[in-house]
Amino acid sequence: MRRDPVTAFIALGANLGDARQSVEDALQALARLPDTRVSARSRLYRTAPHEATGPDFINAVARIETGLNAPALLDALQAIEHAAGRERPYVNAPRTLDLDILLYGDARIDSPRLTVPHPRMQGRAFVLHPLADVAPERVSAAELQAVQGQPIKPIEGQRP
Ligand code: PH2
Ligand code: MG
Ligand code: MG
Repeated sequence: MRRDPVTAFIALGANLGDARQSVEDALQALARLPDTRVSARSRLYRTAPHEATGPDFINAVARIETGLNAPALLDALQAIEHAAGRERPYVNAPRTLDLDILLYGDARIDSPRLTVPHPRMQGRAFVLHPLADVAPERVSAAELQAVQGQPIKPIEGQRP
């Protein structure tokens, strides 16, 4: 039996190659996933590497409505990362594309492959600012205040 779609939030990040194009392409790829639609996308942000090395990142967050269950969604995100040339030489290495499930409905998931809500979403400006674009009710002023030292800037010249 088909279940009702679930609202999920996906963090997108890239800091290798044409990072802006990779994030745009990934947003299109999300929209092509089976039984899934992108219902909102944040602005694109340029962000300094946080507990990571390499060039600045491009970051964004997408809100999706999906009939995929969480493990199937994770498989689909990893396939998109793989198609974008993602390699994992070491933890937090520069990457062509990173797609993380931040929230999956109200689910709490603690499996070897997947932890939801994303365990490190708090304390990261590159997640909280774009998340606030698409789900202001999910990000408090105090949470934004706590990350105010972290360099992050919306890219100029985007459509509103
Ligand atoms: N992702 C990380 C670690 N650090 N820093 C920025 N600015 N943007 C990211 O997407 C990012 C990071 C782990 O996935
Ligand atoms: Mg990540
Ligand atoms: Mg990841």
